[in-house]
Amino acid sequence: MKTLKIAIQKSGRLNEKSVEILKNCGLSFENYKSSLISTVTNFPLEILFLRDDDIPEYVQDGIADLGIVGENVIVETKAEVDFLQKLGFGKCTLKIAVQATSNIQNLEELNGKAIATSYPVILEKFLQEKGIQSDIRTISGSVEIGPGLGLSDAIFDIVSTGGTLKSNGLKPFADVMQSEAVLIGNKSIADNPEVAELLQRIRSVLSAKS
Ligand code: PRT
Ligand code: ZN
Repeated sequence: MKTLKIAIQKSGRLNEKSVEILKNCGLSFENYKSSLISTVTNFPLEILFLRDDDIPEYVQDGIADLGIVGENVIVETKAEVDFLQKLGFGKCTLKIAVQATSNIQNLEELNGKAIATSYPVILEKFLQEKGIQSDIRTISGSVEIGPGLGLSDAIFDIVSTGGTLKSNGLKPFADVMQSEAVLIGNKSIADNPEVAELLQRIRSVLSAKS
């Protein structure tokens, strides 16, 4: 029997809930903080702890068979994987935001404007669909400070409570994508009986919760 590998986030917003859902499926494993890999003792499964950005490609390339990651990261990395199950946590909306004092009213006004983001692929796709040409400035973090410093006219980022936007003098302008954590699988594992068993356990954990 092949030992499956599932990739989950090593640390960050999805780590705790990812570990929790696997434990609730009856899987026994040590949640090592220092190790990158943990072996499940009562199911043919190994858990790989990775940066979330790497998970879709690992699953696409078959280094991991399964993964738990935000939908936004899958779209951003353009990975070709199967969506197996939404998991109901890590919910957020990717939004374009502008300065609270801005009088930008409609999307067309973003033509020619600079938008700072760490998610250029998702933003580009959205702007293309709307026929808008903005100057997308890709930066790896702290995009919220851009408009205040005059680095960009708008930002495109993940929002959950909206507190970060507010405390940086920004307001939401347009919703682009909803996201939550999902279970993904490599394209070639669809018929694997252990995957089916794990998926069934995950679904019963989810339905017991709702
Ligand atoms: O280290 P690693 O690369 O693995 O983690 P990371 O730092 O890239 O990601 P992490 O842990 O911050 O987020 C993992 C995933 O959680 C994201 O890809 C989303 O799918 C999901 N998620 C849900 C969020 C948020 N909510 C969220 N609020 N990811 C980030 N944020 C950030 C956002 O970027 C902004 O800075 O929180 C801030 C806004 O939050 P509010 O509540 O102030 O609106
Ligand atoms: Zn990341």
